[in-house]
Amino acid sequence: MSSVIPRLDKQTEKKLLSLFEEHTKFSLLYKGSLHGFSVSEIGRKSINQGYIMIVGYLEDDVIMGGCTSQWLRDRNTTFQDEKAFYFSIEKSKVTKDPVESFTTEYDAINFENGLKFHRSKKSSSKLFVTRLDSFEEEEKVLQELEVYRVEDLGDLLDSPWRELCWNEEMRDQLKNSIINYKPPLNLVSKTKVLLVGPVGAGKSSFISSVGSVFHGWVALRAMVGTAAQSFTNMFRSYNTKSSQGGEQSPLVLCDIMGLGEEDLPGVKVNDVLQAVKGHVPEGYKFDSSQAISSDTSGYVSSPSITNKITCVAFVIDARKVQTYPDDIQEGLKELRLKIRDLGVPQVALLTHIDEVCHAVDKDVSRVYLSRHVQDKVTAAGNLLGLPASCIVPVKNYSSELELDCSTDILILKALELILRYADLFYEDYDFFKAIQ
Ligand SMILES: Nc1nc2c(ncn2[C@@H]2O[C@H](COP(=O)(O)OP(=O)(O)OP(=O)(O)O)[C@@H](O)[C@H]2O)c(=O)[nH]1
Ligand SMILES: [Mg+2]
Repeated sequence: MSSVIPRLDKQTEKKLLSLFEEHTKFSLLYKGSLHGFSVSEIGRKSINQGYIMIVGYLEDDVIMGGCTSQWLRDRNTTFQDEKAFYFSIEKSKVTKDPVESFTTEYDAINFENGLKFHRSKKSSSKLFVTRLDSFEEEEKVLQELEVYRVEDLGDLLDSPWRELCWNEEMRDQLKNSIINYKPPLNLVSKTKVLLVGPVGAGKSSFISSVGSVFHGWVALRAMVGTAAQSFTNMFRSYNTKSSQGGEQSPLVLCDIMGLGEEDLPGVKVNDVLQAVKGHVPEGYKFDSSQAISSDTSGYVSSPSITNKITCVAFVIDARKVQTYPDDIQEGLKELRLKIRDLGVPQVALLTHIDEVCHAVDKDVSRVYLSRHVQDKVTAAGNLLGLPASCIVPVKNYSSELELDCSTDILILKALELILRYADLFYEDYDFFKAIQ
């Protein structure tokens, strides 16, 4: 969009910037006269772009618009947005008023009780705006309509909240330390780590991303995907190898079905605990109507230390960390306590960080400068009752074709944290064995 000349002049831009408390910048996403005056096109161009500001230009230099403080995730959506507002600029008068919610539909965008941008029977090739805060509700034709991404320049802190080197040397060093990792007990040949979390959080993607880092190319595994319910439906263990057929690390990552929410089927707390204890056979297909028990075919009745899980990594979606429904929150808390009683250390991986901060989306090495990611790590700590030092942000490979050094480093740092905590399992093994 850099070659497109916005209609917004410097003077008006200054007035609009004054509507924001934070130090802000606007980036043009859509221009009606270029992209067509269509509500669905506005939606398409605005999805996952961050906070958006709609600016409608009317006759006589009148401007009306609105701004969200949440991301648009869908073309047809409604969300409560306490910080959203609508505004008008008429002559030198600037007004700003709050709206409670924001809705995009097939043919209208609605700043509730404030303004509505919409099509009209009068003309299908134009867009109109109607003020909803006056009795007249007169629709006015727009000469131009632009949508801007509102970038908070305060997104990035002056200094990082965690220090990390982002060079290839660091990546190679981390890779070597993971491949050469040895569990502290000589008898143990494998260290099994279980990934647990809500449906779609990125458990399988993390395993797939680890594979990509070690293979040296982005290899999205078949178990990654989205579906109405958990895409992963079985228990499966994945070895970590330096390359195809190469040196193998004792680290084994185990994938299971996601925790379901509300009416959606998902893995039950009991089944996760059975997996943690090492009772679940490889390839077991989860059945939400049937709990795993000693009657389950292939049930491992006397798991050895190599069957047991040595660290549970909770996988939490940064986009949803503050909005997970009650049943997910309760399920996670119950698991935390029950896994604690088994003496299994727990850490958390915060995924989808590229989707909560644009600066990070552009460059993953900014993760520890990102105020948004820092807030989400704090929120994940509150959700799980885990100290922030046990939580690491991760960007999984999802749509990329090539590896990125900073993305690799975050994935490897997550493995390093997991292995440090797995070592604690062995230290406390005799104690917990004696009390169980
Ligand atoms: N942008 C982005 N997408 C991600 C990330 N992690 C996962 N995804 C995407 O999110 C979707 C779900 O990822 P999965 O790894 O299948 O999630 P899961 O936790 O295994 O989900 P279930 O098996 O259904 O419980 C996929 O489309 C992934 O490509 C991430 O860090 N960033
Ligand atoms: Mg999965």
